[in-house]
Parts: sequence; C-alpha cells; structure tokens
Amino acid sequence: LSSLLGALALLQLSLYLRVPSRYGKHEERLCRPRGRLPARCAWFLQELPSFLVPALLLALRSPPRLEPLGCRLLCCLFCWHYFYRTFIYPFFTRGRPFPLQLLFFGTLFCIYNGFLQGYYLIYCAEYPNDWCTDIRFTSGLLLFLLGMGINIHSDLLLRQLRKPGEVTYKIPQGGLFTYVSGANYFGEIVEWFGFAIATWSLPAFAFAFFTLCCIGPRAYHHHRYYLKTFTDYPKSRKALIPFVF
Ligand code: NDX
Repeated sequence: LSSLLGALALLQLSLYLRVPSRYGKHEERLCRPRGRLPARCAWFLQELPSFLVPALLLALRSPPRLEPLGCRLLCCLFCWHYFYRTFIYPFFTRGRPFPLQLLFFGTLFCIYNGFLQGYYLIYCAEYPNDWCTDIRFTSGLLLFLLGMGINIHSDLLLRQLRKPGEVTYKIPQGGLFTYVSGANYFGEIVEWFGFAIATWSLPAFAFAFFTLCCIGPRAYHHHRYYLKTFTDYPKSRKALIPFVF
C-alpha cells in the first residue's frame, strides 16, 4: 500500500506539475455552479474518512492495545490533525464551491491513506517501550507540532482575507506569508515529514512524499498566479521554501 501511495505521488506530480489541480483559484470556469458542492460540505465529507477510519480502527481493536504508548500516541497525532481538518477547518472556510469529481477522488484518497496509516500504527508497528524518549520521536514530534502551528495559523490568515460571502483573491500578509506564497502548504509538508520521522515508518514517509508532490506544485502555481495577478506582489517572496524556492 505504501508503494502504491509512492506511485500515486509520482502520478500526481506528473499530472499537476505543469497544470494545477482545478479547484479554488485555478478553476477554469469560476462561476459555473453545476457539478460542485459548497466548500464547507465538500471539505467535511472529503476529510472525514482520514479521521474516522484510523479512529475506528483504534477504538475497535480487540483486545484493546494499551502498549506501547508510542503507537497510540502516534495514531492520535494523525487523528488530531484530521479532527482539525474535518470538524474545524470546513466550518470556517470561505472558499469557493468544490468540484464533485475532485471531491470523489479526494474522498477515495482519504479512505485509502486513513486506512494505511491507522492500520500500520495499530496492527503492524512495533516500537520499543522507550520510543517516546528516542531522538527520532522527539524531533519528529517537534517538527509535527511546528508544522501544524504554521498550517493552522496560515489557514486563519487566508480566511481573514475575505468577509463572509466574498470570493475575491487578495495578497496574503503576515506570518510565514511574508516569506512564501504557500505558507499553509509549507506548514503541512513540515508537519507530515515530522510525523514520518516520529513514526519512522514507510507508510508515513510515503504520505509525506505524496503531500510534497501534491501541494508543492500547487504552491508554485499559486505563486505564479499572484505574480501574474498583482503588480505590487512582493518580489522577495518565494513559492514554498523561505529564501530558497
Ligand atoms: N485535499 C490533500 N490525484 C485534496 C483535495 C484534492 O487535503 O486524483 C490532497 C487534501 C485531491 C487531493 C487531496 C489528493 C489528490 C487528488 C486531489 C484531486 C485530484 C487528485 C485526489 C485529497 C487525484 C491522483 C489521481 C494522482 C491520485 O476560493 P478558494 O477555495 O480558492 O479560497 C481559498 C482561500 N484563499 C484565499 N482567499 C483570499 N485571497 C487569497 N489570495 C486566497 N488564497 C486562498 O484560502 C480557500 O478557502 C483557502 C485555502 O486555499 P488554498 O488554495 O491555499 O489551499 P487548499 O488547496 O484549498 O488546501 C486547504 C488546506 C491547506 O491547509 C492544505 O495544506 C491542506 O488543506 N491540504 C490540501 C490538499 C492536500 C493536502 C493538504 C495533503 O496532501 N496533505
């Protein structure tokens, strides 16, 4: 399953490196209302399996597995992110309606990845009892928390660019947007590489790689969009990685 995720990452990269995936600011016909769902509904439905599948696997495992602490904690970190993405993010988003076709594939992807990460951590992973003090766990956890902080803060800054009902695009300001156009994406990538280091597992590295291939190019397309649309767009701002790219 991890290898397939890696292959999907490469497919994603080859499909969306030149042309962006068609939702949000990269949709071709922005006003066409057919074939799409309000953003709140779409993000909730799409992300729900990423929370539900591992949470159910964790809850239903019989007999309940209490040890080692590392497995449980790591699975909870994954669910924690998707609790935010499913139950908090969608209810505040002011995004445009989301295409049904992408929603369908996005949901399939979230079922697949939720199962892979949850099943691996609950049924396959084996960690020593002192994994919580291992440098891989502690440094990965720190990166995960840092990335999550950046991601949530950047999501908030983007949301504040619009009043309710507004659909226009403005230049994002503040936080890590001072340095990069894709601050929310940068946070998410750091977060999942942190998770991969903390779990030290193939499924988590495959997912971090997928995230990089999925939203890395999207950050680049956002950056080009801003440069084309706003003549006063800050020239020193990079696409994804501060001061580098
Ligand atoms: N959902 C991850 N590929 C994806 C949906 C699409 O969570 O079949 C990947 C995810 C899926 C994709 C998912 C997987 C691959 C799929 C793809 C569809 C096809 C593809 C399934 C599951 C596929 C193969 C076959 C190869 C497998 O109007 P608006 O909506 O643009 O408004 C936006 C607003 N905003 C602004 N407002 C004012 N002024 C501005 N300048 C603005 N700029 C933006 O802010 C939105 O309301 C909001 C955020 O917009 P944007 O575009 O910055 O972020 P967005 O892409 O919508 O992501 C939102 C958050 C973000 O924090 C990001 O990190 C996270 O979700 N995310 C997103 C995508 C994937 C992902 C995380 C991950 O891989 N971990």
